Amino acid sequence: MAAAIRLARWHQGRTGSNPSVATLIVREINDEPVIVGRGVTAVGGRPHAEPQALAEAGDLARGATAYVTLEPCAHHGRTPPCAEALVSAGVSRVVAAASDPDDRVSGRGYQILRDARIEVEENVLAEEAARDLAGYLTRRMKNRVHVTLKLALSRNGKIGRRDGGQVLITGEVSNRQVHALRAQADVILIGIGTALNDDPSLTCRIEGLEDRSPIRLVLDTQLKLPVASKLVRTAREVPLWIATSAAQDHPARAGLAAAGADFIACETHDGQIALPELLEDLAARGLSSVLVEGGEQVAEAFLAEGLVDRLILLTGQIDIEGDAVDAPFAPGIVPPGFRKTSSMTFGADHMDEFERL
Ligand code: AOF
Ligand code: ZN
Repeated sequence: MAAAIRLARWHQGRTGSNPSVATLIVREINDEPVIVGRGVTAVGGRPHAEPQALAEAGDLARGATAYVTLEPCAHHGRTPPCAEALVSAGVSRVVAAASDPDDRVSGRGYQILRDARIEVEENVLAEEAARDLAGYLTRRMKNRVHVTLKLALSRNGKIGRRDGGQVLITGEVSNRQVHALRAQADVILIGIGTALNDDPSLTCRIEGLEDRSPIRLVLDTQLKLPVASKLVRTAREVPLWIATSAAQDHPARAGLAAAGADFIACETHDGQIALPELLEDLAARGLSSVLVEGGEQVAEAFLAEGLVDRLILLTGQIDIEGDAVDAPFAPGIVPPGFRKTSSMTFGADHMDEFERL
């Protein structure tokens, strides 16, 4: 199952509204377990993992064990049900990690298998699989997108300087890691403050992953984003969405639209974009995961509303002196309400990952 979970990661972020899941078909050959078929949900979301793995296994699937990272589907969607494909191929045992909350599946996949006298073992490495499927599972169960908040902290616990301009807190290796995180998200979100301060482009610039730049979303109630900003200037290459409460006839709209930006009409609470409603709106558009990259006010708003599902703290080796912005947490502590799930070192920087309790 661990190998199946790793295989599923190949297409994470590239399967549209479908989750990326994997299937391994394993059988004993000369008393050794051998993988005779492998499948991962195709880029775009179809075909599903199971038929691909079964096709590779051919006749060897008869009597074999199938390892699936998600309960096989039971519905006639754009492809026939995977549970039926496993039955027809004659597998004798199915080992599954996560169950599928999709109304059309939700237990029915397992039932089809058991009705055909296939032995089914559920919840194997379920927590690990669910971590990778977090975007999909959150959208299905909470009707909103999954939120990862990324913050870079200086050694003395600051996240930036008040007098403006971007401060490089972490080194080259961590920065590449951030680009890899971007490649797995459907949306990168920042506030207008960061957009004006840093003028970021928020694209994914890892060689080979350039086409994996997610939608860039700016929270901008008043449409202050300049047409000359890097975000707007690249809006024709990588989608740029502006979440705003500005009126339809706001004078800045035409210029931004002409440059290729799209708008999401938002409600406001106390003058700020209403975040829960925005996250629901994004899920309704088939998106599953958002990476929040700043700044201070946006990070605090997401944390205060309990909307951060995963927290990534990168801690660098520099100190930010002068008029600096305090991080919401001191470096080195587990933030309240979270538990640590991993810790890595990139050169001189540390990356700690937490999930909500
Ligand atoms: C599987 N194997 O590889 C994946 C599954 O629109 P459709 O017909 O492609 O169905 C989408 C649903 O299929 C999705 O909501 C989820 O329940 C399931 N995904 N199922 O058996 C797969 N990716
Ligand atoms: Zn399926």
